[in-house]
Amino acid sequence: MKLIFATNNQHKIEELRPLLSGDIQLITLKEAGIDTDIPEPFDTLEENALGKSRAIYDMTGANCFSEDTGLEVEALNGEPGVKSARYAGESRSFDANIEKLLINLAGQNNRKARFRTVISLLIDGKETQFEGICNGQIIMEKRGERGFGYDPVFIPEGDLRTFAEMNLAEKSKYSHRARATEKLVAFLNSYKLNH
Ligand code: ITT
Repeated sequence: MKLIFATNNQHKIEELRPLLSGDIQLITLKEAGIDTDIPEPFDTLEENALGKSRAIYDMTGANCFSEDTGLEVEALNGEPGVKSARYAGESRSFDANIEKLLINLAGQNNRKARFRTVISLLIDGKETQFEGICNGQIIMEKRGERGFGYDPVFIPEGDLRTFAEMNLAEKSKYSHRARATEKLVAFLNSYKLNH
């Protein structure tokens, strides 16, 4: 089965590809010849995820999926949440976003946070969503060079390393994205059996 992954984020593609079984062929927007900035205008991950997959489905008529992810920090009432990419402004700078996060958490003992991913799958125009959550905490200073986004300041529950100190397989043992993708793969496997 061929599926277009409606994302312009290369890191997401790298993380997701090894998690899909061999009979699910992931096609990137680039491979599909699509060069477009997909807007995310809504207030929830669920609506943005559907907006992205719907935009690509309407453009191509092909089965596709997208995902929207947010970092939800307890002491900041769930912020940056749906605004995670643009937390420190339109430049979407990972460094500036982390800096703003650490400043907003200065002096705060409650460092609990979670990543939440919502995948929106469109098959023959019909949507199904899958959620993945990873609980953890925000540390005081950046650690590690791998990954992207907030990875250098996030330690998942059950480990002592930040996501940026892990390789792809290690991050996927815990990650929100891997958990949502497992559900997607299980759904696609049973979908194939029934169609
Ligand atoms: P697409 O919409 O093209 O898929 P995006 O980068 O805009 O890509 P999101 O809106 O889903 O993706 O992501 C919001 C931000 O959340 C992203 O820019 C990162 O800063 C952060 N983020 C998402 N997943 C992350 C992860 O696994 N680790 C660390 N930060 C992450």
